[in-house]
This record gives sequence, C-alpha cells and structure tokens, in this order.
Amino acid sequence: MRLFSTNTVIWVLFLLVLSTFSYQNHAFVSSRIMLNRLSQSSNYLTDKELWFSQTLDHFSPFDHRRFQQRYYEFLDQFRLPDGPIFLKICGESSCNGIANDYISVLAKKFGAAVVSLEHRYYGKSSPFNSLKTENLRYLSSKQALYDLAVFRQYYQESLNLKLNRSNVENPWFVFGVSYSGALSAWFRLKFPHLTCGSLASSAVVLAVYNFTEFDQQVGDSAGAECKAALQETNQLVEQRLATEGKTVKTLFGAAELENDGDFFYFLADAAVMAFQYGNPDELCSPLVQAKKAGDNLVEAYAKYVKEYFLGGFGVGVQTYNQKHLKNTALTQDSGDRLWWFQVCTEVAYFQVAPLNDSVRSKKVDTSYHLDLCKNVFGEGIYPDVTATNIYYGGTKIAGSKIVFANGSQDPWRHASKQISSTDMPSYVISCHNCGHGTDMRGCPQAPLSLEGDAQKCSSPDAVHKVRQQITENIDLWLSQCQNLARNSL
Ligand SMILES: *[C@@H]1O[C@H](CO)[C@@H](O)[C@H](O)[C@H]1NC(C)=O
Ligand SMILES: *[C@@H]1O[C@H](CO)[C@@H](O)[C@H](O)[C@H]1NC(C)=O
Ligand SMILES: *[C@@H]1O[C@H](CO)[C@@H](O)[C@H](O)[C@H]1NC(C)=O
Ligand SMILES: CC(=O)N[C@H]1CO[C@H](CO)[C@@H](O)[C@@H]1O
Repeated sequence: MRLFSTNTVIWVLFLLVLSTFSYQNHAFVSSRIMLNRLSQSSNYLTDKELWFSQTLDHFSPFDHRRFQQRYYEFLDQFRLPDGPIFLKICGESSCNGIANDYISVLAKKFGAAVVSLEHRYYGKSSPFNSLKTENLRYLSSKQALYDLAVFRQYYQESLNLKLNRSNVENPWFVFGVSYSGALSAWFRLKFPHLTCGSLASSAVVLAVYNFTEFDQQVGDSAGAECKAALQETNQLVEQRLATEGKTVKTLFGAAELENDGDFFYFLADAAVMAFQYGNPDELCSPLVQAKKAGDNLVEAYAKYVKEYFLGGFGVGVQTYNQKHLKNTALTQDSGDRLWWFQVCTEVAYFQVAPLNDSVRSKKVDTSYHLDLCKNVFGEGIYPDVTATNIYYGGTKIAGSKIVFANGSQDPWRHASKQISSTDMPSYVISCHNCGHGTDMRGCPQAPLSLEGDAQKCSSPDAVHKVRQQITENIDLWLSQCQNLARNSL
C-alpha cells in the first residue's frame, strides 16, 4: 500500500468536483494538440484510473513537492510473470484511458502488459489549480521524461512486490504517437537502461522555428487541383474580410475569433486536419467540385468547416481564440493552453506560410505566433528551439533501437526522422489517406478506428508491410533484452 499525504484528501475532493463537469464529446482535437480525445469507454482497453505520487521538480535538490499523476494498466494479455511491459506514453491532452488501437494487437502478439501514464499538467494530472504562467514552469518534455522514468521504476517494483520477488526486470518497450512519439524516442535516448526499444510513430523529434515545410506538405498532399482551389478560397476570404469581417467569420461559425490572425490560423488548420488525419476527400472533393461548377468557393469551404471540422470532428472554435488560451482556470479544455505553452517555450513548430506558393494566408506568419506567445503567457516567453535540438539532437538523435514511422500525407513528418540509420530504422507508409500515426491508428487516423483498422487505408498492404517491420524490430530488441537479463544472472 502507498501512503498518501494529507494533500491527497484535498486532491480527491478536487477531482470529485472536476469529474462532475460534463465532458464534451470531442472525438478529436486540432493539429496544435494533435491527439485524439476519445469519448466512449468502449474505445479503450481500460479507463480505470490509478494514481501515482510524482515528484514536481526532478531537477531541484531543494524542492520536494509532489503531485498526483494518473495512469492506467491493462493486464488481460500479460504473460505472467516475465512478459514484456509496453509503456504507452500519453501526450498533450487529457489521457482518459488506454486507447484500443494497434497496441492491443501487439500486446496480444507479445503477451505484454500495457501501462500508460498521463502527461504532467494535462487532464487530471495537473499539479496546480491555477495555470498561470508562473505555475507552468514545471511543464516541459524534460520533466515529463523524468516522470516516465520514475513511474517505470515504481511500476516494476510494485509488480515485483505483487509477484513476491525482487530485483527482477521485465523487458520494457515504449510507444508514442506525435509529441508522445517524440517522448518515446527521447525516453530511449535519455534512459536507455530502462527500456529495450521504442516505437516513435509520427514522432516530432525536431523542434522547428519557422515550420514552412508543414504548409508545403499540405499543398503536396492536396494535389494540384485542390491546392489551387484552397489558395483561391483563402484569397477570397482575405478580400472579403477587409470589408465584411464579421459576416465572413459568422459564415464559418467563428464569429468569436476577433483577432484576424486567430481566424486565419483556424481556417488553415481546418484544411490541415483533412490531410493529417486521413480524410482528404472530405475536403478536396467538394472544393474541386465547386471550382469546376463555378460555385462560390468560400461557401463550399465554409460548409466543410462547419459540417465536417466543427461538426463531425467536434473541434471547438475557442481552441483558436487567444482569449480562451489566456484562461488560467483548470478545465477540461486546458490542454489548448498547456500545449501552446510547450510550443512557446520548447518546440515552436510555428506553422507559418512559406514565402512562395503558400496554401494558408500569409497573415499566419512568425509575428503572429510570437505575438500569441507574448499575449497568452507574457513578456519573455519564446521558444528556444536551438536549446531543445541541442538537448535531444533533433533528426541527428544519437539513440538506438528506435523505430520511426511516418505517414506520407502527414505535414508533421518533416519534423520527424525520415532517414534510416544504424539501429534506428525509419519507415514511410505511403497511401492516399496515410497520415499522422497510421501505423498505430490505421485509416482514417481520426476519428479513431478500433485496433487501428488498416482496411480503410487506400493501400492496406503499405500499412501491413510497415507493421510487419515494426513487429520484427520489437521482437528482436525484446529478445536481445531478455538475453542480456539472462546473462547477467
Ligand atoms: C513469498 O516468498 C517467500 C520466500 O520465498 C515465502 O516465504 C512467502 O511465503 C511468499 N509469500 C507469498 C505471499 O507467496
Ligand atoms: C523566421 O521567419 C522570419 C520571418 O520570415 C524571419 O525574420 C526569421 O529570421 C526566421 N527565423 C529563423 C530562425 O529562421
Ligand atoms: C514559387 O512557386 C512556384 C510553384 O511552385 C515555382 O514555379 C516558382 O519557381 C517559385 N518561385 C520561387 C521564387 O521560389
Ligand atoms: C525512409 C524513407 O523513405 N524516407 C524518405 C522520407 O521522405 C523524404 C522526403 O521527404 C525522403 O528524403 C526520405 O528518404
């Protein structure tokens, strides 16, 4: 049994209050947030919450404060007592359970336990009730990696206790998609003795300041016709905004976005979503159709945005509203503010319009992002991308036993490691609707298909092939780990 501090009582009360809020049925969050929020418990292998007492500041010798961090365990497939343990890293959103994606297939194949730790600050793992900038000082990927290391030790020890044994190590393997994919690679890099290998799916390991390749990939993924239609649409919106701003914003269901920059970012992200998450035709078919028929492009795009982006995906317009991002109260939508803090301090990925031939409005530029960081978090907050890449290595990451996998249509892949190197294979899954995290999530990537159904990918074979390669890597590295353990006995 763990002993709880008196703070825990306060925490439990707070969580009770929190859990009485009705959770929105968001199936999905914006590309800034990048991860799925799942609403139905049937989408999870488990959503039974467990708690762990975590150190607030791993880098201070004086500060011994702790906070409660949420985690999950799924043991149905676990081959007792020495099967592998899959650590599925949760990223920049509330972690409401272990999602039933391709990990369930892998767990079955390897007889693995699956455990998942919520990222500090997100969901119910916030150390503070107020998310004012000063309180966000312990929100970083570095602290998060240390959380994972400490949790991994704690979980192994409690498993040993349960099994009445000591000094036994199960072979661990880490998994993550997107930002948590980067954490997966970085965990293997910084704590190689704690894991046998890593799957870094659509892992954004390179911090990028002016991320122009992002918009270029959107154009490439759209194809010539759809790209031209998107560009024309954006120009038309820009023109109309000058004279009838409120009317145009209302047409897109986004009247609340008073800042024009926020509105243009919102418009750009609505298109991104189609390619990033494997639903390109939902956007391109109606737009190209409208162009051919000489119909109003702005109205066609507005229909897509309202019915599909806001309606089907359930993205909230407020996600793009700096007024909302400034809100320091802890709510179920705090993830937006928290992720922007990580963007504005560590990784940037500023999705600016390229100088030439951009799809998005030129108004989404570097100044827009820097102004946002300043407006939302205050003076002096800006991303030190160079420091981040020095710390982790960017695409020159000097790790080992890390598999990278990217989707051909995913704009994020340009912040990932796309070239294979010794001990770090990199695979690209190429198909018409292969986007962010296709290896784990199949197609489309959102809304999530259970068990990462690959049949709806335009080339299921491309997915199967990469999954086969991933499985071979996991198998090899787990067995090397087990041999090592055996030899050291
Ligand atoms: C645990 O192991 C010890 C030593 O092998 C043994 O004496 C004890 O009975 C075991 N306890 C349980 C609960 O299995
Ligand atoms: C980013 O783009 C802005 C505007 O084009 C430019 O002033 C700045 O030097 C660029 N910064 C980097 C690091 O590339
Ligand atoms: C701008 O983009 C177009 C179309 O991709 C290309 O043909 C042209 O060479 C580019 N111009 C510059 C200055 O890069
Ligand atoms: C492994 C692989 O196919 N990598 C390719 C990914 O895409 C880039 C271009 O964006 C190529 O340069 C890599 O070779």
